[in-house]
Amino acid sequence: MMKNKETKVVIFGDYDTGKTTTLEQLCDKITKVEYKGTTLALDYGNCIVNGEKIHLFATPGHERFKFMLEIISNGLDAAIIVVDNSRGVTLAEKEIMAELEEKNIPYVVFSNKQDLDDSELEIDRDVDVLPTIATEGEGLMDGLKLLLQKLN
Ligand SMILES: Nc1nc2c(ncn2[C@@H]2O[C@H](COP(=O)(O)OP(=O)(O)OP(=O)(O)O)[C@@H](O)[C@H]2O)c(=O)[nH]1
Ligand SMILES: [Mg+2]
Repeated sequence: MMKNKETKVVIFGDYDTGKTTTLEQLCDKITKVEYKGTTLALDYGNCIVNGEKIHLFATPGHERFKFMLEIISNGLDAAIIVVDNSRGVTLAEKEIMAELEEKNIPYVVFSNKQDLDDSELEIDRDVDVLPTIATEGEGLMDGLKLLLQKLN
């Protein structure tokens, strides 16, 4: 269905970690399905990186919308886990990372909200962790580029 050279990246993470903000900063125009700032179904946007079209989807973080994760994950090429660095890695995020590893899907972790807490993220897996401040756009494009390198 999708043309060659188009890549699907899905952004996961617990509620309120900064997934929607990350997508807003990476793409010019995004489509959101949300209520009072909480993502209900998904966010979608796209951008061009090194001449390649990247389709980005952000998932809802709240437990009650968990059923959406599987739907949005259909056919994904790579993933970003946005963690709130002031909260640390949550159980839900660990579960997502384990699932991605099981399916051999490349992913990176954005340790977001560095402006609130810039301590080193505790994480018990071998994965690239990029410090980000989504509200200021800091570290996001570099992180996406690093992720895309893992696909080539
Ligand atoms: N201080 C600070 N606040 C941030 C940062 N990134 C996001 N936020 C704030 O965190 C709140 C949640 O951001 P969202 O991007 O909506 O988070 P989300 O992960 O999409 O939330 P859900 O869709 O409900 O799971 C908002 O008030 C953002 O402005 C950051 O880097 N630093
Ligand atoms: Mg959201």
